[in-house]
Amino acid sequence: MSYRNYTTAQLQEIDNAHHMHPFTDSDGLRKEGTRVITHADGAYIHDSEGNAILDGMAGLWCVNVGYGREELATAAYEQMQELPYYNTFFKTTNPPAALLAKRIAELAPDHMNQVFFGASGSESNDTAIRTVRHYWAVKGKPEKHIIIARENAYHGSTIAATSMGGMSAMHGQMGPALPGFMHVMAPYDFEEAHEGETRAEFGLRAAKAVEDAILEAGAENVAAFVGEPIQGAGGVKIPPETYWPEVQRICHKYDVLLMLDEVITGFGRTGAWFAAQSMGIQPDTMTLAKGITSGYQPLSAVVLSDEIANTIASSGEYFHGYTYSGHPVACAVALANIDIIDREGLVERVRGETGPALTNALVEALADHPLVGEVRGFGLLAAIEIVKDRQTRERFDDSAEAAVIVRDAAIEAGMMLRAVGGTMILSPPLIWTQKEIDEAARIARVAFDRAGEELLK
Ligand code: PXG
Repeated sequence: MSYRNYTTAQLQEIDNAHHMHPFTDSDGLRKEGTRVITHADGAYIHDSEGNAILDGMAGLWCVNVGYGREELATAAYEQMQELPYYNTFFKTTNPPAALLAKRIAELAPDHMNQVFFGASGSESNDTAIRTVRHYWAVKGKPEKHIIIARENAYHGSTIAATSMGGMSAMHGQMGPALPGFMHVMAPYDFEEAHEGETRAEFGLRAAKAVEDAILEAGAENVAAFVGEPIQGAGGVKIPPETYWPEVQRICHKYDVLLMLDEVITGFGRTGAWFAAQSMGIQPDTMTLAKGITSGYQPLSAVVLSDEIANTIASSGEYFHGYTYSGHPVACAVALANIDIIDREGLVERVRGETGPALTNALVEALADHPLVGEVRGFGLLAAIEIVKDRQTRERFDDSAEAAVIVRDAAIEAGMMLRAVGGTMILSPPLIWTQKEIDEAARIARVAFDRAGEELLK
């Protein structure tokens, strides 16, 4: 293609002049110059300077089956030739959309059998918000509209998803938040547990915050509680085992729906098709995106309980939908992607092999490092806490800057990972084997050693 004729400098200049990037300090980026990613294969991305970089983030938590899957390209190509687009509004469907909805229903918990499609995780969360509120209205309880979410939650960047999310920096940049959302503490024991409190006790205390919020709002006003099974962009916060069952019990007690945002945790990342299954909980809605197509096409879904789907079905037209709801190409790619995950046993591998192996390798490489306060993992999600003092867990004054130093050192040493506040994150493709895991642990150690030279001098 003709863009191959451009030099890196030319592309950077054009990008600087015209391309506004998401979640980016644009002036800073322009000074630094953006990295041009040109191609990728398997577990590696390649930039225009000829560097091969091990992708510890699966793109943005999404390329579950790794890069360069011809099968997915073929699925898209064939579907584009056969039917590139048609809507699903006017009493029409298309084969990939119908078959994908069935496939997802089969993989989801038994009581969830209806799927509503969108094009992004943010959209799917907007759909979930509207849908639970509409559900309660149809049930004759329109006052049940408040959704309780958590601090530091990331549910997307639309106004509704930002209002539901718990990122204070984002709240500062949207004018007034939408009404009807409350935020409670996240189950983040590394920073929030009291002295002497066990993890199990902390999990119950964090769940109690949900109950307190329900009582504060009045259960008759609360539609749902929403959470990522493991907070992703908030810093791979893995709740204690006591947390989710207790949250579920509280939701039942007060007739409050449980909405899970499985945009990151879906499609094998936690060692089950969905984290609801890993954690033994029964949600009423599940939002999915990212791994649904391994990022090869934009697609998202909301999976609904039979109770919600049937209630809404019984109430006439639901005025909600997107041009790309049930997009045939995206759905065809998703079906082929799910086939790969299934055929290659990636879910089982994450659960029994690669998940535990990644955590073990990082613990072995880093647990004794002077900058490391904790290494934790669940499935193929891992986090490393950066501290100034291992004993007291004191953070650096600018802990986010410390994490950026580690991240840049890792990229320099050949691995892409993510810095969130004072935490380093890994969320690799599910195709990683012991070889990539060992390589990741080795590079992480190099990066922490280099950062240590700068931060601990
Ligand atoms: N829910 C969760 C749990 C997510 O992680 C979304 C919803 C929104 O999805 P869309 O497709 O609208 O982006 C996400 C997205 C980061 C980062 O910095 C994470 C996401 C997006 C952008 C950046 O880790 N997650």
